[in-house]
Amino acid sequence: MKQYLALCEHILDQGAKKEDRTGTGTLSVFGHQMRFDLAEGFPLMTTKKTAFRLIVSELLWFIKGDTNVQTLLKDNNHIWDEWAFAQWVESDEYEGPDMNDFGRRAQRDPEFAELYKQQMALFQEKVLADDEFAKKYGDLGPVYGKQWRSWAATDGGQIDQLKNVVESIKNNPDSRRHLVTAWNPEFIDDMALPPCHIMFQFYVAEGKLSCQLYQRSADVFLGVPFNIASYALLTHLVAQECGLEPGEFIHTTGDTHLYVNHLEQVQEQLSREPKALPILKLTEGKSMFDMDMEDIQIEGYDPHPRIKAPVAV
Ligand code: UFP
Repeated sequence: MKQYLALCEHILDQGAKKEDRTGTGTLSVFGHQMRFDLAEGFPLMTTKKTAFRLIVSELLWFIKGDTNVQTLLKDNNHIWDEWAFAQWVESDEYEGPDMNDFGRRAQRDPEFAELYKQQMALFQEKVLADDEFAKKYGDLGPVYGKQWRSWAATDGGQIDQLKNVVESIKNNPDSRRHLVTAWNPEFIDDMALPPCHIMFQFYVAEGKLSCQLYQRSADVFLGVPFNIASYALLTHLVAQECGLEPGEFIHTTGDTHLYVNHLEQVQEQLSREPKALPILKLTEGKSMFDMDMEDIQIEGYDPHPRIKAPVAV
């Protein structure tokens, strides 16, 4: 995790001031790589508490090919709520108070924040209670789960990239074509959020499975701790599925940024001493495609406390 702290220092020192889509402003560097040897422990942030449960629930959601937030809400996971909520409040069916630009307005205006909270709670309730409503507004479009498990082929069929890559690792480990891509140009406009983690490649050598991710855009304070843990977990899962030991997770990022309203929080994190990494425990003998939350546990996780920071939307 020293590499992560070094990346924060590097951006603080060298980052270019850059405006961004959210209007927040960032310090940014372009093109960066971190390597995590998974034999050294599971790379979950120890310098701030990171919600492993949410990472597991989201990754299982991708692996099952699911794209509807209803499943995440059942796990009490709210990381994708805003994107689904936006579809509802922009629809003709929505009759509540105006929610235009709700993310920014809720940060600026406490009265509006209260209204937003109420409408969001109502939305969550409806998605959980009403399958028809969930189908209409809970589905995020052809996001990760769809691209990984049922990429639309031009002949009308579907391509299961994840199953195919597992088979190719098992049957032809030396192949240089163990790839899964979520960036499907034809459907980018239909997705609630264009993918950030675009493409990953597996590599087998000396009985170990490594994984490299290319992430086009990386919010280093809030997003990256999640992304590292998520892909480290995926590497462990695919390794177990293929009877290999986990090797390295290599995280390559494009626009690698710190939002300017996270800089105090970053300083707080940099002042903390990293602790021993936790250990991942997976149910043995169970396929990754059948796993549930309880099959994936973390042991010995004793992080410094959580550091709150506003999400740029
Ligand atoms: N972001 C991440 N990791 C993710 C994810 C989003 O860091 O897994 F989904 C951040 C990157 C960026 C913002 O700050 O969210 C996405 O905005 P944009 O599409 O403009 O790059």
